[in-house]
Amino acid sequence: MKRTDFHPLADANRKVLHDAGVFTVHVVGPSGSGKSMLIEAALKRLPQFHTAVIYNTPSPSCVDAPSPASPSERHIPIVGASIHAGDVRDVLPKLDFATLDLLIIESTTSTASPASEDLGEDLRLGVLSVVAGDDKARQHTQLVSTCDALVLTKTDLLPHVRFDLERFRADVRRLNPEAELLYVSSLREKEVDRWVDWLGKTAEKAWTSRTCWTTCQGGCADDAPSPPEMFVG
Ligand SMILES: Nc1nc2c(ncn2[C@@H]2O[C@H](COP(=O)(O)OP(=O)(O)O)[C@@H](O)[C@H]2O)c(=O)[nH]1
Ligand SMILES: [Mg+2]
Repeated sequence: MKRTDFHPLADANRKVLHDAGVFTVHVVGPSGSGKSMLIEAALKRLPQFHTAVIYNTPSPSCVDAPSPASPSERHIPIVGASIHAGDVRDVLPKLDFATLDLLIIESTTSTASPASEDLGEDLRLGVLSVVAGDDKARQHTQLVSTCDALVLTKTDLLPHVRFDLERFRADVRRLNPEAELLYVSSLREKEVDRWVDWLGKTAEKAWTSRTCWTTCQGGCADDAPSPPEMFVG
């Protein structure tokens, strides 16, 4: 990660999670951008990973959560408009680290809370949808500039909305030249497969490099090529 917004509480979370061998993904974007559907696909298609999900919900009765494909005790709601590093610290004791590989934190950005705070994740995945318009990258500058990868969702709707893909792509590249850009329709099997495959490989690569770091103290070369953009299929 090349971010500069590291937070002491988030660093403490990261250490707890690393010590437990957990890979943590922070999925962040506006409400309705398709975060839960991306997460649901990962839960269903990566059964080999023991996964827990932390998500924010405006009220205890609101069920704006990914469908639990894993036991419901692995779905932890945090009531509030957004999630902060202290919230994650407070719920970490609820997780059974002995049986956990992957932690996904779904958090919502809003105009009231536009920041994408460091929560202690390994990977920050920004999510924007084509329905919201091709100007959204330049409106969510902090989200775009701090993410490791950005998913543009609902690509099946491209023929029906005014969305200049090149304009969006240029904005993303200007704000964050290194972020990986993924184009996904959660309604298209092939694109969902590619997204889940990418997530699984990214987690596995992180676990391998952690093992490598432990055994060779970082002396080995990171010669993995940058992954390509994944274009609309
Ligand atoms: N057409 C289309 N609809 C989608 C897609 N992904 C999500 N949706 C719909 O968009 C709405 C919001 O999705 P959700 O995953 O709950 O968004 P979240 O609020 O970001 O978690 C739901 O009605 C989904 O069915 C997609 O790729 N294509
Ligand atoms: Mg959701």
